[in-house]
Amino acid sequence: MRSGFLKTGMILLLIATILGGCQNIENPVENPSASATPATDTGEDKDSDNLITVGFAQVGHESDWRMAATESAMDTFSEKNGFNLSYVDSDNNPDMQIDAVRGFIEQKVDYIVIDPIVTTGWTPVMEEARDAGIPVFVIDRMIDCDEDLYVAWFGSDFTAEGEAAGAWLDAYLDDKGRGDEDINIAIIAGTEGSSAQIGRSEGFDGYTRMKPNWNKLDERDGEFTRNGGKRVMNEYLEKYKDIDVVVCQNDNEAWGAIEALEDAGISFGKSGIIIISFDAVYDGLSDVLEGKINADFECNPLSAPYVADAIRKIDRGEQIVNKINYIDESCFQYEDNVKSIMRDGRMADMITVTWDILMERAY
Ligand code: GZL
Repeated sequence: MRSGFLKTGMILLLIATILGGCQNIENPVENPSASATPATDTGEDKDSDNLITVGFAQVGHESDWRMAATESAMDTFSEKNGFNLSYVDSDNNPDMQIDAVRGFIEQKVDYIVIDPIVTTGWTPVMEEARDAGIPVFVIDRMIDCDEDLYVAWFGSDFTAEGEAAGAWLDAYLDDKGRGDEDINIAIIAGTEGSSAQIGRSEGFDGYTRMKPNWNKLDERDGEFTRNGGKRVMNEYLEKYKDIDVVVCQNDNEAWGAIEALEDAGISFGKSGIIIISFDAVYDGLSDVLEGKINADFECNPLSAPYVADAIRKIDRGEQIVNKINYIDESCFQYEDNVKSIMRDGRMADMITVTWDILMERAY
């Protein structure tokens, strides 16, 4: 625990800064020089009684993406980096996650980091953290509350991810001479009410509405898990006889859907039902390389280093981060037939996966 005097001074500075409007620090998106993920190992040797205590309430352990995000947070908020981390895996249970944050408040940690399972229900505990003078950072998914209740958010533009998937599908079908064909699309969504699910659904739906020949058959919750993806895919195979595209809102759901299609002897990927996925973790891109997944839209799990960077700036009395900070992401495909797509109002290259690209992946 930091000395009371030091902590009080930090809080007064932080309140003054927030009241003066959230200042910009090197925004990881607007200032490319800062867009490289901040170093997790600063080499700062802090003695154990001067560690910055951080309470981190994680979503759970539902997917490979989540494990990569957790590993990044553990590496970042380590003792060698000057932190003392209290970690709670909320096991996809929103009530448990809010209780975990209350526990951090009782522990009087220096900072709280939340990756919220769902967007709702956060205002009371966020107000308790504010009243306790504990700054809160939000990463990855968003929460619905007054922006003044948290210092900053680092994460992905989920709506842009969904729009990118629609734009790629449009270009891909055009290239295949199927631009005017009636296309039946089944969606295996992520955890209902998570900002990742909300954004990806809204983004893809926004594109679908522009395509009168695209028919969205169904959208069901696959909980971002392999079992959920397999369960929903089997339900779709029972109910629908003519599916052209399956949109899986993360790679674990895609693996479950692929398992169901293989069990049913139905071709997919490069030679059948088009499979679209999100996250682009290593094993997801490995399936893109093999042509099992046609396109995979990255969701960067490495938000923790940006939070650590911001905490150190606050600790040094420097400007705090922008309130909303999108981290860079890429779009990947199996076949080299779509050069670029419109993503969030600007052209983004489609990256055709090769072994070399796969070997370079950080997660
Ligand atoms: C998105 C993240 C989602 C991933 C899933 O940022 O919250 O949750 O897409 C994970 O893999 O379960």
